[in-house]
Amino acid sequence: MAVEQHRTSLGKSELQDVLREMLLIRRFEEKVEERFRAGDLPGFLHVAIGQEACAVGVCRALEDGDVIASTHRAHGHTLAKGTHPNELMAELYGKQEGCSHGYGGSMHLYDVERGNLGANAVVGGGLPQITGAALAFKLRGEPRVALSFFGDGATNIGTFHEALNLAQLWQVPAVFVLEDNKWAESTPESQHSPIRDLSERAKAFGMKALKADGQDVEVVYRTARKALDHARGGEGPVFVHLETIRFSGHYIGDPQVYRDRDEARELRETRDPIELLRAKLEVSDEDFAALDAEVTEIVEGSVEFAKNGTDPAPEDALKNVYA
Ligand SMILES: Cc1ncc(C[n+]2csc(CCOP(=O)(O)OP(=O)(O)O)c2C)c(N)n1
Ligand SMILES: [Mg+2]
Repeated sequence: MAVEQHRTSLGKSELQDVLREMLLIRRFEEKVEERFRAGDLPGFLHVAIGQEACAVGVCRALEDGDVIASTHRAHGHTLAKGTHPNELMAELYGKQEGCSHGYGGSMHLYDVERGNLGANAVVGGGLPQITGAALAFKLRGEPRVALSFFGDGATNIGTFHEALNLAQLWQVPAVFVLEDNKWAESTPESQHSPIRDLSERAKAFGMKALKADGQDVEVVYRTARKALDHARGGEGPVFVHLETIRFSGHYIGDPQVYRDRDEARELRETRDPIELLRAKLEVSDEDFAALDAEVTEIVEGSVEFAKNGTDPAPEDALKNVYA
């Protein structure tokens, strides 16, 4: 299969755009927290504050036609894969204008037209889906890659092992992106995994594994690019291990009694992916404030859009129920 050569790094203007995208996701999720606490949003919501570089760095490395599957912590992936903030916020408000037409909510965000096969409330749910999509691409001879995001906790789930085993056996164009934030709900990794380096799990299937700092968006992009080129070139699936940090609780409202507050504060002060890129690009306070105002306006607009949306009709409640 002929593979186009892609650039492996981002230029300055692209990095400025990346900064804007990460800031938009951060402000969007802060607004989600605020609206949830105010009682506007139904359900059980998880934000990925601190993990923005994973979503943005990986999704920026994708090509048109590539597909992703996401997790219960899906807002960043969804925005980074191209869903408009209005459609995402409308979904969180349960409106017909939402990306899942109000049927899904935070843990069931779909946008198939933009290559997003969906978020998954079931931990590990996206992994076999991605192996299947990648198998279809291989059988059809299409130069597309299927990519799954999942957390460290998900590596303990049966579907993780089944999906990686078959992907490697069939040599399908799949990329498995582990967002290793070292927590599964309130359980630290040392108490849910017998091994310290989760890349070893991929190596057990004979799969190529790459490891990267998930707080450095440039490094994430480069690593994802490498993995995607490898998979697209017919050389088999790749496991990408991103070490990242969940600044927030497991869910909105989590009192985090299980976590050392000083350590969490220190991580936030020193390992914020947005601040790290901002420093690298030497963005002035004035320019950053302007960028912030621009994305905040988009987020505020999404709330207005969502509030003015259409409630689903009660008679349509069972419309998409098949079993
Ligand atoms: C099959 C299944 N088991 C358990 C749960 C409950 N649950 C929801 S999130 C979560 C932790 C997942 O941890 P991880 O995969 O590391 O993702 P993170 O929350 O850190 O992003 C668990 C156990 C679930 N939703 N699905
Ligand atoms: Mg985790």
